[in-house]
Amino acid sequence: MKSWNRPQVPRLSSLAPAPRVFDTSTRQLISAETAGSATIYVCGITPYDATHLGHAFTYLAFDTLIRCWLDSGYTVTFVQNTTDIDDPLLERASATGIDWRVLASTQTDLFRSDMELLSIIPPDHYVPVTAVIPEVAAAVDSLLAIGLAYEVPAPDSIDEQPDLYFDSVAAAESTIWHLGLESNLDRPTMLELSAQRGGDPERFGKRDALDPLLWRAARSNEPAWDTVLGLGRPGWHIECSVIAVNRLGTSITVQGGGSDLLFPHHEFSAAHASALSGEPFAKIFAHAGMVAYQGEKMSKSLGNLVLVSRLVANGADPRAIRLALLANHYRSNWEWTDDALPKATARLERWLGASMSAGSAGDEVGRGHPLLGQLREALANDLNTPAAIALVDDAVGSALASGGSLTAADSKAVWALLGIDLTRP
Ligand code: 5CA
Ligand code: ZN
Repeated sequence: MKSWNRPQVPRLSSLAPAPRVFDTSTRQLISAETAGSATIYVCGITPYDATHLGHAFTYLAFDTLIRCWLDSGYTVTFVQNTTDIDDPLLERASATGIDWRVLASTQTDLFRSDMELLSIIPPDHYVPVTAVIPEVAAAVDSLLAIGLAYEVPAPDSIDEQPDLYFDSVAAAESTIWHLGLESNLDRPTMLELSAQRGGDPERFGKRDALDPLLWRAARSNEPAWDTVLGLGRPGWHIECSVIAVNRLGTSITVQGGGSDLLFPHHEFSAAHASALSGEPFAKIFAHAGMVAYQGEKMSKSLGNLVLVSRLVANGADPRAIRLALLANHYRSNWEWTDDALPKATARLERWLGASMSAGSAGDEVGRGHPLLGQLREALANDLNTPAAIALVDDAVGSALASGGSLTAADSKAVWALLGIDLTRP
């Protein structure tokens, strides 16, 4: 599926070190270096409502990582899904009387335009789940064949076909994955999160309460596809495992998403992928913090949303939105306040004021120019964008104090690494 237009990312002339990124599984910083090209899978949206600043924050975290990789000379292959068939989407569609396909496609369009406004580097493969149903069914069929999937009776399915679940106890015994490998959580917490985030620990007939759904047999009034498994639709976690592994191969460099996906979604996506391939799913399991608004996590289900599209429609410069988000470290949980945008707009204006008169000394980038080196060091240290912004503030401050301006080299470094283009008004 079409993603969105790629922003211009200037090439800087020497190479940065590979960034170190916090891995949730081992709870330490790991160098995101790889032998070949870097591979990254970032979970996409469930397109039932417009992009809010929480989504944007998560996608910006991984955009920053990709910019660091490009600056280190890596080629990057980036895959993202859209969960264009799932319970929340169907519920919203039926509550609003909009066909679920129309809802998904209009919200995906809005997401694309928001990502483009924010200069987020697009995925190389942007994959809606509805486009890969046979691939997912084949993977579930393989899990059945190796004894890691089992049937749970579903008397309400239209042809009395069973639903299929992942046997997490058997997988922990026979594969390289074990429960908690990625999330490091205790069982009571897992049970609680499973109930809150799309799981069904109470469902009768499961071998273990935490076992996740792999395949849902068709119900009346629900979309279903005819596959090797019969009529039905995929469970949530398997879609991401299959989309990632079939396009990026096994042992990808980074699996990414917001921290609300850690359990059960990422834990079980990794479990399914490892069960299918025999390899670890990812070298680094990376998670962005949650953005709150008015005291609670910004979320479609709560409705406390600040939408990128609305801010822009009200006259915000998308570069200022980007700066307002980047002012927070990607792993922190923080709250959006209504003064964040005016502050970032003032900062952007200051930066622009200090750079617009810059000469054409672009070639000096990479020859030990201090700001570039400092920005690289800050970002290589777990994508420390607040530190990077403080460095630009300092450079702008000294330029203005001496009646000068940022050099063209400085502006180019800010553009490539922070995605803020200071070369236009
Ligand atoms: N489609 C699934 C993933 S396969 C999904 O979680 N979609 S989503 O639309 O709910 O979220 C998309 C991404 O935005 C996820 O990575 C999620 O962790 C992140 N996200 C959602 N709300 C916030 C928030 N308030 N702050 C930061 N990130 C958020
Ligand atoms: Zn996902």
